[in-house]
Amino acid sequence: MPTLHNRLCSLLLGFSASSAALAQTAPTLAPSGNPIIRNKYTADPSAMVQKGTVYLYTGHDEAPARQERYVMHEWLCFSSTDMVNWTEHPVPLKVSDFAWAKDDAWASQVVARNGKFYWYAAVEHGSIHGKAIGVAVADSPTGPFKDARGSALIAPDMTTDKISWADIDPTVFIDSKGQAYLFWGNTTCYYAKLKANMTELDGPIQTVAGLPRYTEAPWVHEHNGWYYLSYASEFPEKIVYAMSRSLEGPWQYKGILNEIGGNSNTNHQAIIDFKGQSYFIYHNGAINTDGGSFRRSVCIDYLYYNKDGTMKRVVMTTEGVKAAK
Ligand code: FUB
Repeated sequence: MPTLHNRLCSLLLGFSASSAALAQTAPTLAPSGNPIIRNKYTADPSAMVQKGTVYLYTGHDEAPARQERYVMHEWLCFSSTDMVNWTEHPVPLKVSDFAWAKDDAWASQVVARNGKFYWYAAVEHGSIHGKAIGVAVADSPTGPFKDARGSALIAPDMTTDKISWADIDPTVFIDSKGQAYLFWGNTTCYYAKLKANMTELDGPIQTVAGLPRYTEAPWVHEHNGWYYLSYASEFPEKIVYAMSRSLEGPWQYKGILNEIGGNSNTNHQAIIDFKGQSYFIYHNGAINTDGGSFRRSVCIDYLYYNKDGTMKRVVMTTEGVKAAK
């Protein structure tokens, strides 16, 4: 077991909530470092800034203690104006909102366009074997969200991978000309352009080259004229990244951004800027005695850039970040 895990566990056990407290929902969550949410298990964060507020979207790990498999039926939404005090909103999207899907509310991301909010989410397809990507739409960042198509945007038979969980972990980036790109995939990283309506592909599915030891969890962001494609690498996963001047590549691999998350064999990141500071949002399995790969918790730490545009390795802390002013 990694030293980092031992350290995180022993630090967190000191102030973690009881199992009973974890089961309750709290509309406003007390600020107290990492993990930032302690009333339920949260995973696969994505985040979006809208009008001075950060909206954090997560998966919900619902596996009971000692059940070592993903039990995930819904996604969650939290908001904050300072990155420390988080308010939980009513569940805005469930797998059952996609009539064509069966289960598995896996990783997702919400993006804004023209006053609407589009939620791209990985689920198990109901009639074609394998994972798929759906898109839901809402007029508000907190929902309610409705299936925008009535069918999968990416169905399992649209890619050629042999594994059934190839089509997961969507991330969407809209460039300065208004062209939206969808990236996704396990083992192979795919991308495709989206039409302006955000609910249809606009061209062929392509493969991203230049991402060594790619596992899953792509996240695309931009900073000072560089595009960054961070992703989970190997297994257990660490987060690594590549840079490019173009969203269509070529991508240049730059190395490790964040190490293996304590007590979780997955790590999954979102990167945002807010009030003049860059943040790295991820998950680990370090909360409480029951935490682990299937009961994960979202954490936030600072992200810093070097002068040449490369990113410094993110230091995982239990203190987390200070309130943004
Ligand atoms: O939460 C289920 C899966 O685990 C996600 O889709 C992956 O990114 C990994 O975190």
